[in-house]
Amino acid sequence: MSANIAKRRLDYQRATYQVQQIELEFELHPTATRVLAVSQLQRHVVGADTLWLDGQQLTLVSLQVNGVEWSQKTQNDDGILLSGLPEQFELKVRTVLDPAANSALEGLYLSNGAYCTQCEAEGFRRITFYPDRPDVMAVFTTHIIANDSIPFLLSNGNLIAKHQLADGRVRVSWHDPFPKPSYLFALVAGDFDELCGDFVTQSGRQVALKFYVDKGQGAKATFALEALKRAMRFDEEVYGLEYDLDIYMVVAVDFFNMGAMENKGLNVFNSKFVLADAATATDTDYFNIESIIAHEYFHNWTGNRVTCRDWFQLSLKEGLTVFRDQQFSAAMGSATLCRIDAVKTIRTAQFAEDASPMAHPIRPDVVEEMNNFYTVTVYDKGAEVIRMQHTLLGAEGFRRGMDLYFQRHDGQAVTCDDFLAAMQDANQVDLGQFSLWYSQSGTPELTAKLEQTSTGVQLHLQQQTPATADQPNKQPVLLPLRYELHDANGRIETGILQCSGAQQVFCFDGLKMPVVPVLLADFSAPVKLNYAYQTDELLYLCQHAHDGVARWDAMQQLWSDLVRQSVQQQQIATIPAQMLDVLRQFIQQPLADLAFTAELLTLPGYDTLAEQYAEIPVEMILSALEHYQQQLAETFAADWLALYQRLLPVPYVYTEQQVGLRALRNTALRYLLRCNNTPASLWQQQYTEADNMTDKLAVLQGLVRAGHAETSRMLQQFLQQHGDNVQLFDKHSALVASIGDNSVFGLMDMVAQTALFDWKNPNRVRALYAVFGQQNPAMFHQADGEGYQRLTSVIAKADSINPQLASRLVTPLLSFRRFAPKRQALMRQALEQLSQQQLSPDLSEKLGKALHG
Ligand code: B3K
Ligand code: ZN
Repeated sequence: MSANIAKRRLDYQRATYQVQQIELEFELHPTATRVLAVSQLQRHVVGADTLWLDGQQLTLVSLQVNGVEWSQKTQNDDGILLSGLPEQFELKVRTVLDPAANSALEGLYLSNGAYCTQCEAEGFRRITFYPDRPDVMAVFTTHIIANDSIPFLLSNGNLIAKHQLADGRVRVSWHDPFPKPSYLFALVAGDFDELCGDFVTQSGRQVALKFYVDKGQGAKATFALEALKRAMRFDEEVYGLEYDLDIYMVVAVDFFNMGAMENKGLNVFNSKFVLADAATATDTDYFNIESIIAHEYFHNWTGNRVTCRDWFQLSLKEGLTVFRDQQFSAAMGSATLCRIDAVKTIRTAQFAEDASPMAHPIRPDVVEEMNNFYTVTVYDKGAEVIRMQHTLLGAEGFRRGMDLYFQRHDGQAVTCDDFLAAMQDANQVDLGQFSLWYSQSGTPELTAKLEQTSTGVQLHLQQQTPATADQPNKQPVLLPLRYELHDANGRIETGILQCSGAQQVFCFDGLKMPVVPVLLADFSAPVKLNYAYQTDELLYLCQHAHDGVARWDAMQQLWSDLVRQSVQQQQIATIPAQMLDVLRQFIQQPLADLAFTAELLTLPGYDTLAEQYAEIPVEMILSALEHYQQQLAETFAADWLALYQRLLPVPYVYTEQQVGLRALRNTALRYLLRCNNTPASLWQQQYTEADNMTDKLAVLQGLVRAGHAETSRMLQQFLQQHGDNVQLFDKHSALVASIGDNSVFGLMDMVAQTALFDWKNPNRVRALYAVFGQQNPAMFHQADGEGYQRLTSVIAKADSINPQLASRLVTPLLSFRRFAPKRQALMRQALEQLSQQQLSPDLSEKLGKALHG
């Protein structure tokens, strides 16, 4: 393994020089693009005369300071150190790049023949030698020279010039007036369909909106365009934030490492988060598109106008922007459903990360490869930390803090502490203890007890955070506990407590035991809660709690308790009769929110349950889940059928009401597919008559999950009908990767051999292998270790092509210490084999921590 260099948050030093302006000129060529970068620099640290320029995998042609080829320099694989520099100077660097050979998809690369860039976090150093760090903010002007066969030549900011050159090529120029770090630079050049719209800001400024997608797909960007307008309006209404350039462009490309990228004025998106129509996208796809479009748009203020001082501060922009996109999604649809989704993410992936060798605070202290820290902790736990501030300060207090944050820091690169200081100063509160959420990793555990006293009821709380791989000692954090207390006299008291001590007691006068408590209403803090609920208390809460999340949570808890009993007794525990009664009632009389009812009728997933055990009892969780789903299917067969037949399909439109209808109807279908006497005509009819992908896919998913005999025939038919569309090809791959029996290995091999599969395209690889590793626990954890071997050989192959992709695929293997000895040994062995190869810094960091940390 190569030795990575760990960087530490506390070692931050100011840049010795600031770049005022940079003028870039690209002469595009697939294998030899020439880049000229001319920057104006100004000394920033008194007495300094050296400057570090980051640069990787570049061919340097020349480097001049004030017009003179600079000899006072030392170069290594990561960049160049210049010395003997004057106070002010012009730096002129010429480099040559090979976009066609760039399969890492960082820097300038080709996606289906179109040039595009990805510079966050550290990709700009693959374009030119530059101080590639977010606290160096410059005004960018970009010139792009290309053959006139490429109709769209795009970069950040406003188009300022377009010339025909004597040699027949075209030269276009873009200027972005807002100083920005290099990670927000973008260039796109290609032939696309262009979809145009416009938006008038609240102060009356006209903004041109433009979407660029693969030829022939223009109509499929309509939903994303409308979503963008809704997001723009939302940010004005809720935060008073307006868009600031004359043009906002979104480009969709199929080769992309993540969801999307918020480059100033020129977002680049993974095409699966832009393109949608009823025939190819599901309700979930529509939801994700709206949320990611909003996320990238919201970054224009939280990320671009105010950016991060260094990458340790990533959650400054990501946690905040995820919180903002969650607020937006909640306002566009069912707030409870959005919250349930977010809670699932925390309880599965985030709790797992905190319990893994990769545990880190939302503001990490030590980083080897920055790309490894775009994590569910930085993003989603980061959003929870912002949400807690919103809860503690109230909506108005939070807005005051945001206003002060922009007033103080617009145009700056700042830290998480600056954000907290704005919240604190605007509200005259002390967030000192709260700030531990930024520095401490791990999942706090709250234990609660209620006691009757002479005057009322006491709530005893204990808080404790177990040690994590990165930090042995933990302190109590401040958290808001939103509660509902339902007492013996029918009195209901609600409020928010501030928990801050290792042990605390709160008194509620006038209440009478027995009291049924809701203790984390709306999941008011990202913690684990222990309270010794009785079954009848949980059954009461899932019907009567005021908070929707608490009702869902109570039902989840009932299932978790049953699985836990099964694990303890080593045999499947019986579902209590009253619980079946309550479930029957939800099926027979669905609540007005149909999607919510669907959630109440769905068991917790394997991942949620697994996180509740120190040593994960894989087989028992899986067989309990299987058993209970089968039992619900059979016990309520007639009720499922009646429900299914009552919820008649309607012509497809993506609305909250329709999404709910489809969700509940397809929940019923899922159970029906497990019943022997369900006629094949029922699901066949849905499959052939559905006018939308949500309902078609629901049939296939239901068949896969039920292990139905018709599964493979139907998957083949789907591939034949739709396999020429990449979005649908990926859906097929994901279905194949979820097959719960041994045939999955051969079938995955077949998918990998089809013409459309491409090892260089992360969407293709993830749809097959990330789904296998992360959503098929039965086969991934197959006792003989076949699943581990398969995944590691895929990772080895992917790593030589695209390190970021490989590094994400390895996640499920890192937690090998959580499994019983035999399985643990097989997982470790797979990782050790992998670590014997030449690995990227990305994988080395993770394997190093997992194996030797
Ligand atoms: N900021 C980008 C993520 C970049 C990841 C680099 N490895 C997308 C987002 O969070 O909006
Ligand atoms: Zn983001």
